[in-house]
Amino acid sequence: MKRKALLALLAVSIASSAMALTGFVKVFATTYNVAKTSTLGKAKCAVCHVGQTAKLNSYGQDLKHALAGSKALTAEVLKKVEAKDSDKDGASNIAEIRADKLPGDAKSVPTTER
Ligand SMILES: [Ca+2]
Repeated sequence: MKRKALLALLAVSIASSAMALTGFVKVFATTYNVAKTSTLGKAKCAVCHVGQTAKLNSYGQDLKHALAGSKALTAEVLKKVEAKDSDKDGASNIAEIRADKLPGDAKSVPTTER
């Protein structure tokens, strides 16, 4: 009986975290006016995650830190990490986002920054 309840709880938490991530992509896209056909638009979850995994890249980690335990990503939280250079490639996160580059991938750099 206890085990069933635990499994149900686990299923619910997995489902809600996947939904949260979809919401994150939407907030990011709305805040930065990301076009679906752009690099950032196509990257979706990979803007903050390593490929399609749950592992966060450097930008995702900085956002997680800025969220400070909150489950809701907002434009304000995104702004907190704009000045940072999460992937340490010499370009700030906002410079990368404006240039349609991935702020959590050091191999994705705005051409004017190098
Ligand atoms: Ca960078």
